[in-house]
Amino acid sequence: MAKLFNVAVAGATGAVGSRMIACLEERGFPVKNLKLLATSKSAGRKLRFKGEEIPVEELTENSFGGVDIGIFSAGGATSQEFAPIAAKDGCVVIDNSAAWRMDPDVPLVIPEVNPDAVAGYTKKGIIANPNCSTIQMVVALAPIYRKVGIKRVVVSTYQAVSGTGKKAIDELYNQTKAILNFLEPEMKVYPHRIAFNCLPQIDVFLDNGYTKEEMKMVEETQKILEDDSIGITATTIRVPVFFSHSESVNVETRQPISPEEVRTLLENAPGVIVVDDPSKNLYPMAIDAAGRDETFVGRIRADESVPNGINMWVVSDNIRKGAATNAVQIAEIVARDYLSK
Ligand code: L14
Repeated sequence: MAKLFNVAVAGATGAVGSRMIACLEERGFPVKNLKLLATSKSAGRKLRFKGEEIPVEELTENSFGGVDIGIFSAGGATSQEFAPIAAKDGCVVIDNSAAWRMDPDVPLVIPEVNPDAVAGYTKKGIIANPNCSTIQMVVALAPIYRKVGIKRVVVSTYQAVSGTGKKAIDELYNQTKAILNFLEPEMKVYPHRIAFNCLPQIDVFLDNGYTKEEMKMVEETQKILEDDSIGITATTIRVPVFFSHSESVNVETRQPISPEEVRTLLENAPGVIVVDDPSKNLYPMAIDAAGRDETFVGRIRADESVPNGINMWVVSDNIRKGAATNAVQIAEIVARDYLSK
């Protein structure tokens, strides 16, 4: 019989954590026992898994004895502190925060792109899940990179509020409702109103004038593709959308490639669905990608301002492929290829 694993989800009550639990169930992950961990505030609440009510326990340093795989989405500070504690107890940590992504001893993995990098987990016992905007962009870029090389990428994102968590989903909802009722909208999460607006800021600003989210896209893409020579510049924008990030991606390839070749390449790429029929007004949209696990690509066309330029529009559910699904896919590789021997 196939081996079963003791799994813990840290940050179980959050927007990503609750999707991780659903994803483990939907994909039939071989769970023996599921432990749900969160802060003391949420302890005692019950969440459903495979028809069972599982009580949420407080996350402490004693949470990980006997746990084979710990999937974390409880924020960077919690991961920074508890991932090494869990790893010391022999738990393989798959971490969705930014805390460990750029650590040279921690693999940064997109299963469709660099599944073999998982092997590096033995150094620290930690595997990092990339940033949501990075994941969907690199799922679409990797097949192009491997075929013709990439010199430079210019990306602009249109990011959903759900990436910030449940409180930001409530903020967009409440502000929209307030404004449509001629009431004063309240601002709690973002520095400015998000309803009926676009904010050119995601995460905090750095000394170079970029935001942290923008630099994550640069550094994480280079790490995943193992190529620091790719030039990348990003502008990340928050838009009043609940679920799914959209991205305008401009690519300058090293060798020539036609839009038709890119379309064929991406039609055959794992995890990608091409939606690209201008004659029928068909292209990827956030409302269609929400609730799906694939990355949708369309508007594939030549950038006629440079010799080897391609433009495309890339959309994916930021809570699913951008976070929970990618983490559970990594857990599947760990369970199948490393913990079953
Ligand atoms: O995982 O949308 O690095 O506010 C941090 C910012 C996730 C998205 C990360 C957002 C991101 C989040």
